[in-house]
Amino acid sequence: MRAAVVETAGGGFTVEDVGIDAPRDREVLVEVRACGLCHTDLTVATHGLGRLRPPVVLGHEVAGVVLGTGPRATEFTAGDHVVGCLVQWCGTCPACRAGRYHQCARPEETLRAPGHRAPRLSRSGRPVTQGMGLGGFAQRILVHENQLTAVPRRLPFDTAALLGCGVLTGVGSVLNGARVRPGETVAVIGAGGVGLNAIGGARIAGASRIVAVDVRDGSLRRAREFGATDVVDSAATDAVAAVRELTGGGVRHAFDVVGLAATTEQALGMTALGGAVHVVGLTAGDGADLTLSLPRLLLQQKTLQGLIMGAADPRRDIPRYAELCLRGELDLDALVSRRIALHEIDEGYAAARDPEVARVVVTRF
Ligand code: CXF
Ligand code: ZN
Repeated sequence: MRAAVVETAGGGFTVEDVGIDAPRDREVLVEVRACGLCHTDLTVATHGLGRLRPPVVLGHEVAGVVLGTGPRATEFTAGDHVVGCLVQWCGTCPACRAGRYHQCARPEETLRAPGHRAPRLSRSGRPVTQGMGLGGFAQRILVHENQLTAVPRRLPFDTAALLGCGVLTGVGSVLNGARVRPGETVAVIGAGGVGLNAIGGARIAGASRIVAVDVRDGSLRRAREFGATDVVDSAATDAVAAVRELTGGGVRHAFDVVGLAATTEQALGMTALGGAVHVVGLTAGDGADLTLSLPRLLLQQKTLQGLIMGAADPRRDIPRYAELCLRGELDLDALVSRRIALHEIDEGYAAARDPEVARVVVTRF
């Protein structure tokens, strides 16, 4: 099959012929119809991450149609429309039993063992790394059934794909992670693909004020379309002072979707007494260490938490967000700014630097 392979860190994506095995055990073979360009894949493609070594097929915001299943797979049948999710959960550890799938103790149970005699992906007999158990920048994926969720057939594939990462992270951080209550005030720092979903989640939660903070005009304009009640241009203004003034002393919840020391500090500064800061994003590189004033944390009774994948229960949350999308309460169509072919991933990531572009999605394989 054709797959976009990262051969060396920083070397970009090249379409090549990659072999894909038949489904075993609880694996499912899926024909990919759409795969979003999430920034995490670009970070991995540029810097590498843990065991995700080149040659690697990335792409984890993926939707498609089930082609076949392994002998022990019970959840899906051929023809089902599914969305993939990078959350790898075993289903039996204490965290999974408590519904905290994103904190699974044995995520490797969703993969074939390293050194397995038949890797899922290979080229000339040598294994090719499968990104996050998915590898959606390809014509097909071979994935453990726990990493898939069925979605309604009437949901278009390009919007369905976004449910698996950007939407799950943005909306889930607000609804699951922060548990924003009706009437509470919210600030979202970084109004890109995930930030816009956090804003959408805050609107659904019934937040009374939703302040979007960004350095780019185009992002702030779009933030208003997604439900921000106020916007702050942090390139031109002191964002902390502006948010405190707009909200009469600070917000109850501040979401740092950027993930730099400077933005987490801003988030701490713009929350009111007893407020909570939720770190949702991570920007690789410098500035990732935070110096925290303990007296400030204690006396101002602040909460600081990191949230991965919107504290998701994928099988509960993906169908829920799909329904919100079909009812028009989450505008995922507006998030798909550009549709590209598999060989255009480098150009797609370059285009995603434009603040007018929310998500680029591969739809031609
Ligand atoms: C990522 C964020 C950084 C940690 C791994 C998961 N989420 C989606 O791309
Ligand atoms: Zn992602």
